[in-house]
Amino acid sequence: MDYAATREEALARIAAAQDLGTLEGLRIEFLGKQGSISGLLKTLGAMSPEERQSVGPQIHALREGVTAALADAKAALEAAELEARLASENIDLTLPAPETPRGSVHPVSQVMDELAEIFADMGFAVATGPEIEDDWHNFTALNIPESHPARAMHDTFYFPDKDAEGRAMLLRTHTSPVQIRTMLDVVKANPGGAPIRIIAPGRVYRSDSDATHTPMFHQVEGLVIDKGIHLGHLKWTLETFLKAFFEREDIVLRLRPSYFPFTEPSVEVDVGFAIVNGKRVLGGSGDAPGHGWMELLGSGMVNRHVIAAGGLDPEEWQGFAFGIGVDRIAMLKYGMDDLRAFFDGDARWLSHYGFSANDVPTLSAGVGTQA
Ligand code: 2NL
Repeated sequence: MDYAATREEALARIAAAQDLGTLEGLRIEFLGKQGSISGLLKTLGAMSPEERQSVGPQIHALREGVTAALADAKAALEAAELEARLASENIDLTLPAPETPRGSVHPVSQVMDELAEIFADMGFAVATGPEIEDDWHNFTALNIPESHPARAMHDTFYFPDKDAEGRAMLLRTHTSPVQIRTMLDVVKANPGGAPIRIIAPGRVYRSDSDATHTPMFHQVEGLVIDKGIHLGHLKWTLETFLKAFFEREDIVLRLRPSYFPFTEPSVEVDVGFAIVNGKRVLGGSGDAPGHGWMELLGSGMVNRHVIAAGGLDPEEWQGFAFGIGVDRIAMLKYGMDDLRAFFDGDARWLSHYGFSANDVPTLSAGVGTQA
């Protein structure tokens, strides 16, 4: 067999290959498992030692020559392909970058941040606690009697099982249990008791659902425990908070007698508003002509039974507390009219009312309640 001619023909075909695909086809044809040169190598096994000695080196030389030619041709074609791509592809660095989709902060989160910021300035810490509670922390410690309608099945979401202490488990109906837990923790750490200034923001649950009630909503409660605390401290704190939150100096409060089992006395806090261009705008006395009072939150002096349930001596320690509906004051501040839209999860609503993640809440940020 004329190995030199086979070699010449193979090298010519390799040199003629115009692309990497053709080259790979040739490699398989010559050197693949079923390839022609691979076939020649297999014939060596059947030869006599003499024959193998004369033919073997020729076949091996053929294989090495073709292998080297394939590698050279491959490197040359790859280099040419890269050259062609560099010549044809170009990037226009003057084009604007594609826009990155951006999330936004939900108004409820924004308002909770604002509340934390404002109360932090008055020396309040933020306390949190479990959303699954037992009926002692949620009701009994708050002086809510066994017969109270709030405990009824139709107002409270109960779990079928009781906890290890045999207490009924439920979804907390307010954040008050967080404050009970905080009082007990403070007394545990310091048996003599200590002043407490906390707000407890979070999700709460009631079996209620219509245009103005959702089964889950957000509440912020506040609790101050110290010696000699009275209603004047309560009024100043709420007035200072409301002026900062609504960004108006002319906020006027009206305290109205009310009733809550956990406070005594209890006061409902109304805020004066004016009608401007058919819209309610907070500010001014509600008694002025064309003005009115809007109920904003509930509060009062902490009931002595609740102070005692928190492990403190009510003869020594007094306090005030308040509860605010976060969703409601968010609607008031940012002019939103449907509570249910808060929890629909509609991204279009959120892109309209949401806040930038960089919009750090401050006492002076936000749109305020302008006419
Ligand atoms: C409302 C009324 C209120 C409280 C919540 C409270 C908590 C403790 C002790 C005493 Cl630990 N009181 N919280 C007090 C008065 C009113 O919420 O209408 N909220 C929307």
